[in-house]
Amino acid sequence: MNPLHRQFPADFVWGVATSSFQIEGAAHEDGKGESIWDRFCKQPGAIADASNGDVACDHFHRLDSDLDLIASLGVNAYRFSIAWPRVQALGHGEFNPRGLDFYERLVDGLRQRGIQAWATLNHWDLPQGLQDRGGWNDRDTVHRFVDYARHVQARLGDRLHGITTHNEPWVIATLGHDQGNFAPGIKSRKIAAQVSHHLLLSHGLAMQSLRADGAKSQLGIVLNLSSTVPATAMPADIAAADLADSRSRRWYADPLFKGHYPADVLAELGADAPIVQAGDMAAIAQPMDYLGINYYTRSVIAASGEDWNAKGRGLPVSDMDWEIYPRGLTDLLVQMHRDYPALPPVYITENGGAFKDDALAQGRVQDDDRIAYLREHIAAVARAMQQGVPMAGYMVWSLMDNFEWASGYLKRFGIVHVDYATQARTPKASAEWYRQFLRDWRG
Ligand code: PNW
Repeated sequence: MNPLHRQFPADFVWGVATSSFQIEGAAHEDGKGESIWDRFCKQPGAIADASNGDVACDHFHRLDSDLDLIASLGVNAYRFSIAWPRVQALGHGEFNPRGLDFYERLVDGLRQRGIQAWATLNHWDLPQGLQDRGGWNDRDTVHRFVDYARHVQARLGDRLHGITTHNEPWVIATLGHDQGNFAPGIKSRKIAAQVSHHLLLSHGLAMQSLRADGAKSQLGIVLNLSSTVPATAMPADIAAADLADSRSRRWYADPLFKGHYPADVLAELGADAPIVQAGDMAAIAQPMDYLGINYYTRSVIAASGEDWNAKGRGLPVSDMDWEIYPRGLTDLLVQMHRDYPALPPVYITENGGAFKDDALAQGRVQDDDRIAYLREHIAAVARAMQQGVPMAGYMVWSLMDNFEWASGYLKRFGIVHVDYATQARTPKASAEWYRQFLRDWRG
């Protein structure tokens, strides 16, 4: 059998990914404004270990050594995000001239090391100043986002290989505005639906404006998707799984690739369906240069609404209790290609896991679970490619242990261990594995 590394072409993009709020720290430096996650962390009970992002991995102050760390892995791409409140403290009004200095140093440092820069404009840390005006529920935020996107491109666009408008709009809308366990902690199905529309609209309008301004980068969006299957072959479970798939996957992918929302979810929402103005759907359906997909697990749906938890069934799970199911990644990619035949090049922009074996012992982290996870999911990408899916890249979540949102620092996704007391970085066995895999691939 062809070894795994041989199954990927020479121009394949291999990376590691992070996001601003999860690693940077320096929450109040150089004129940075408050983000909705800074605010949310102060809400009692919101974060499992009552922590926040004030220091995180202190990446803001350790940029040069972290760039060397990224380069040492042998990746050819790095996916990061830009904190909007650094660039524009309130999200409206004055731009902060110092705000983009940090990202300019980051982008130039990547360039010097021969690593593609993939910047996400919104990885959830919306300026609190915009939340105070209604946040993503307010249509004006759409236009504020377009201005911010244009400002970033004007300064850095010539050096960004890729620009991603939003990371995981489903998480922002559903976890942030319906379930309320993520910032800004709102619990309203109606608001969540409007937020999802404004996120998609701002994506489309930003792509239009960036192109009109002469974009030199690949432009796209990142969706979190899973392969959704019924718990049994009972018709009720099959119908429930179909609706769940429509809510989480087709609600986003249909507008982007077909220009309309799925009818079943619109019917379910009834009066809670979003207000859509003339021209919105055409703006959302702008052709994209690529689609980013974050994949962690599959989702098994029962009509009873019962939480079909993999753990009680003896199936393998990560430290997040998410089932480890590499086949689901192949299934999902093949399904996306079938549902949307004109799919642009696809990048897995996040894939990885938190694991129990992440403790540092005698200066080492022997994270065999993570090595198996990464190897099997990379193999799943290769199988999708063999079935004709236009795969272009794969990025590990994450470069290093970091602030895992509502789980605080209790869950570790890094291939590099972070000792938060000293900020020491120690590459785990998985980092060594990835480095060797990439060395073999380069040949
Ligand atoms: C993604 N869910 O978040 C994010 O893009 C990362 O910032 C995050 O660290 C990573 O996955 C690991 O969690 C998600 O509950 C968070 O379905 C939650 C869900 C999905 C994605």
